[in-house]
Amino acid sequence: MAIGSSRLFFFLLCALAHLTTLTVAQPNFLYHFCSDQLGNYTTNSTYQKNLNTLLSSITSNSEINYGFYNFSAGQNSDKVNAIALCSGDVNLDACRSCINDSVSELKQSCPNQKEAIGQYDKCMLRYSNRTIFGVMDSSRKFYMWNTENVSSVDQFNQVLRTLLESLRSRAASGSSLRKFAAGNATAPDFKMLYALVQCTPDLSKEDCTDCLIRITGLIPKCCDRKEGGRVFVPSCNLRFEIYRFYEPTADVELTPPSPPPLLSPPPPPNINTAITEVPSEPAFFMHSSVESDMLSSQDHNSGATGFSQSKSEVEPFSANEVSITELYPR
Ligand SMILES: *[C@@H]1O[C@H](CO)[C@@H](O)[C@H](O)[C@H]1NC(C)=O
Ligand SMILES: *[C@@H]1O[C@H](CO)[C@@H](O)[C@H](O)[C@H]1NC(C)=O
Ligand SMILES: *[C@@H]1O[C@H](CO)[C@@H](O)[C@H](O)[C@H]1NC(C)=O
Ligand SMILES: *[C@@H]1O[C@H](CO)[C@@H](O)[C@H](O)[C@H]1NC(C)=O
Ligand SMILES: *[C@@H]1O[C@H](CO)[C@@H](O)[C@H](O)[C@H]1NC(C)=O
Ligand SMILES: *[C@@H]1O[C@H](CO)[C@@H](O)[C@H](O)[C@H]1NC(C)=O
Ligand SMILES: CC(=O)N[C@H]1CO[C@H](CO)[C@@H](O)[C@@H]1O
Repeated sequence: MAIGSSRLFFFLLCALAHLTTLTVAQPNFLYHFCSDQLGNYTTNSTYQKNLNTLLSSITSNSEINYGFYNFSAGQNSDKVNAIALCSGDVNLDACRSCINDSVSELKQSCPNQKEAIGQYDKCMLRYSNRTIFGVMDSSRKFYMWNTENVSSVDQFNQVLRTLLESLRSRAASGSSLRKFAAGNATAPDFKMLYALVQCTPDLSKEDCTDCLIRITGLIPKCCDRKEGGRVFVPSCNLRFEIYRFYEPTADVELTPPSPPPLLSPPPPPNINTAITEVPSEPAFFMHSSVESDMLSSQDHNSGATGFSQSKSEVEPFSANEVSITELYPR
């Protein structure tokens, strides 16, 4: 089993090595993808200069305080558009430093591609010569999952579904500066389930809803029966865990649109946004993959099980991550 999976993984890696850029993640830099579709720019080209100007205008910006940057630079065929988005739970300093890091990592990782995307634990950066503002993009998918299994699967899934639905409607009705929601719900076996969802806030409410529905529908592909998982596409992302992984301030600005005072206790599952506990990270790996349609059936079975869990005490979840890149929109 372990050997079969390793072989399969090796095969997947080889199959994609010539098509995509493959990443073994550095701490927190979860993955990057350099698109070949829109071609390359050359050294000292106007495009490169515009890109550099653009990226430094993002990292040097001191006005934006809501974690979302949609900037462009240049004209006509040399125009570059960029989006940077911080997870809704990080503070301003952490956001800026995450984006700063992702700019240098992504420049290094994708030295000459016109279009690229990089995902950090707490922020995302993408740029392209295409129009990307206000356009829902769920083409590139990146998954991570917790290797621990759920025992009461049906109940767990029910709680997860309900929690994600509630968060989705809250996030989607957010403003053009912030479409983010986090919360918790009581899961089976005395556990608490925590989740967050986020769209780039330039999306319309409808597109955000659509994007989150799509990625929720992808959970079975990565995270079926798992105690935690993450799905990222360029326009939205979600995460769930049975420990609190987001900052306690996450929900401060996020009271539901019209909160009627509850006279009786809310029906189960309990979806709650008052956060008091200190997060605790369990010592196991998360595995990750970016998948391709070509390989999706294999990917589903492989589940990255070729990696041993026994190394998990040492590091939380970076050494073990492998990315495979999804090339075609679904
Ligand atoms: C773009 O550059 C990469 C190397 O960075 C190369 O592998 C690829 O073939 C180039 N694509 C085109 C269309 O020139
Ligand atoms: C790019 O510009 C720099 C400074 O103007 C120059 O030193 C370098 O040789 C140029 N590189 C190419 C590939 O043209
Ligand atoms: C931004 O990144 C550069 C390296 O590219 C580093 O020298 C600088 O200290 C970083 N600044 C912040 C605020 O993280
Ligand atoms: C982006 O660049 C590619 C390759 O140079 C080009 O074919 C395409 O038309 C450009 N797109 C836009 C919107 O300029
Ligand atoms: C989870 O379940 C899968 C499939 O049933 C099994 O291969 C794997 O070892 C289990 N993982 C853990 C951490 O128990
Ligand atoms: C950038 O985002 C802000 C906030 O969502 C929005 O008001 C603005 O129209 C966007 N700009 C572009 C060029 O899309
Ligand atoms: C961190 C945490 O546990 N937050 C809340 C989750 O929901 C329960 C009730 O269901 C609250 O008591 C917690 O404060």
